[in-house]
Amino acid sequence: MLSTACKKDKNIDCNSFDCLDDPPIGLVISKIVVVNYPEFVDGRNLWDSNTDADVYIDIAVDNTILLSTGYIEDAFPTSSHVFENDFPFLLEEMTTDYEIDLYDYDESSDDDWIGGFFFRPADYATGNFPRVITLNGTENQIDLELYVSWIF
Ligand SMILES: [Ca+2]
Ligand SMILES: [Ca+2]
Repeated sequence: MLSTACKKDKNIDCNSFDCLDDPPIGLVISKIVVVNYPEFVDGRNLWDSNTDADVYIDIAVDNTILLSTGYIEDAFPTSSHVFENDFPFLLEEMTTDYEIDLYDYDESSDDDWIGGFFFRPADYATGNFPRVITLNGTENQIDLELYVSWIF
């Protein structure tokens, strides 16, 4: 919902989504790069017995999965891994908290959740509308880059 309060006074230097004259109506993700993820499942053991995680990405809202990518086998934790086969993907709600999660695909057991982010597009719809959005987790040790374009 748009607030009109700050539009009335143009002297206010408003730089939030609610105050944009022409706010974007959607965000297209063209690819996601996993720059970094934690090496160990528990601080000392690799995600699979003796091999690195088979990493894939889910995008979800309220635990409903909207997109699930293919996985990259034995993805080295500190190398960049590009996910673009399953994209572009449109986020249609600017003010929804999307969940972007990293998983380790496991063939014979439940996949391991590596970590993730809540991502609300409106939070980034300011300034010069970035084409690359970086998500850094200090706790989950995950660095992601979202390559995006804004729909107006
Ligand atoms: Ca595993
Ligand atoms: Ca593996």
